[in-house]
Amino acid sequence: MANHDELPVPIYSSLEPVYGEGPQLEEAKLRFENLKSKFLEVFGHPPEVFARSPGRVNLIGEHIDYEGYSVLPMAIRQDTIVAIRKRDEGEAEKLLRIANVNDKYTTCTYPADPNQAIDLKNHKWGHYFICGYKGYYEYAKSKGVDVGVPVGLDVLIDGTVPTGSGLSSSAAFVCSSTIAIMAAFGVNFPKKEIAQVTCDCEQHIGTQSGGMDQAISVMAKNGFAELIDFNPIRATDVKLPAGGTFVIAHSLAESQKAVTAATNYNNRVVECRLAAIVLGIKLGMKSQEATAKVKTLSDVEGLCVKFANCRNSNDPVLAVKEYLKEEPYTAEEIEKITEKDLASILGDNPTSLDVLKAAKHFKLHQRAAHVYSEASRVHAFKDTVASNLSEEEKLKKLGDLMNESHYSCSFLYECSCPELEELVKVCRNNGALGARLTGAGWGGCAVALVKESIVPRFISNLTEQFYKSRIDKGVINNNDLGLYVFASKPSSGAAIIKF
Ligand code: NG1
Ligand code: MG
Repeated sequence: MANHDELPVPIYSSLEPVYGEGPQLEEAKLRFENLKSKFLEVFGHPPEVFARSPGRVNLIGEHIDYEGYSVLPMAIRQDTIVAIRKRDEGEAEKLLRIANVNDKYTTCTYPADPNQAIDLKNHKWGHYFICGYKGYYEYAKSKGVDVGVPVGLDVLIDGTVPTGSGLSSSAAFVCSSTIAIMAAFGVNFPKKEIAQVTCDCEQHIGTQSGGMDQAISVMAKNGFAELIDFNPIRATDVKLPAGGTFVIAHSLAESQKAVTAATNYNNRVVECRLAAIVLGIKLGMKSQEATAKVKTLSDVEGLCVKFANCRNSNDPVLAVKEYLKEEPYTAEEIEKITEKDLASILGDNPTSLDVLKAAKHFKLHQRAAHVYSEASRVHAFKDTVASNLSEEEKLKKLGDLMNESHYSCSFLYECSCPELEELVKVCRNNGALGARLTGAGWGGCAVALVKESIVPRFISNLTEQFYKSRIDKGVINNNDLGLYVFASKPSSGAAIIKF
């Protein structure tokens, strides 16, 4: 039987298969009613079709997807819904009009041109839709679909994934947009292919992101976390042990990844690439070959493991310890090893050149040590879930792995922030078996593994010890607390809805 990731995005004529029953369904019905009436009000006609795609929480495997390593996220119930209508070919005005149910986001208008460049210097929320738009055309053409002449699109968005939280509001938006565009044009593809397309096209926003967020958003299955492999993308169901619940808690520090990419996210991508090239050379590759071919730490893992094997281990971190010094490298030091200037090594991506301009030095040892050790923690996590240990022992082991992951993110990858550190500590002090930052970091959310029986008390203690002072200071409103701290079950992935 085909793995579920090989099936196309499901098309439903009602909301139950996506939103289940009870209050969640009622809430969803209201959202869809609101979308329909607002669409009519803004555009003067009803939408043709809807697509939705969820946010996600990453349980373990942080900052390793872009290095080619497997990660283990689950979808959350918060999602983005896109209502769409294709305009007639004959219409003179060929525009993409993108409106939002939230007044905070004013309507964006773009030409209906799949080859348009996205203006990265002038960040607009609608850019994420354009990522999906470009992605659809690039992909459809590669599949031989007759795309015809571009037509105008009317689009209305309703997103409930909090932005800048590490819960992947961006991927929920890009994936739902891409799928809505496909649905408007009457085509559908296997989920694993759409996962790849959306992962590639979100890079138009200027972050050199990996594919985790889009993969889980498109391929998630209700009730399961997924082990996501890359090259090629694949999703394997992971049934989490009963008795444990993942609680998501916002640090209330907003991470503006698309804006700070040159010093944060893309900086780390570049550091990993340089670490991989230097390791490759130290382990015997010709510098010309390493600078031309090595892109990620997974490309040189084989060499690292071979080195470790000589020392009766298979841990690639041994090679990192031996060959990459702990002190940060200057650009000149790296260039001496690579025999090539960094701008020409990294010139294939203009956003890497922004990183070079902004960087004072490069922490190759720390970044590589994080990536290799985090990759092995993902496998330990998956193996623990599948093991014969008792539920109790499993939960404890999973919590330990999450704590180790946080330590590595915080000290080796330096993608935490004071608010996240405080929050993770509060989680652990209140009985979390493990707690860690989730998503890119530098703000956003933490995820804690908590015994199901103590969840209500855990949340009320977090409220008392972390949120209360912030409510008093007016950072958030007491009534909104449920948006910032909540328990989460693994939810379903993307869907097309046609009433
Ligand atoms: P967030 O910040 O949650 O969107 C980002 C990347 C992921 C992954 C994580 C870190 C994007 C779209 N996503 O997630 O691919 O690298 O950081 O593990 O940039
Ligand atoms: Mg994102």
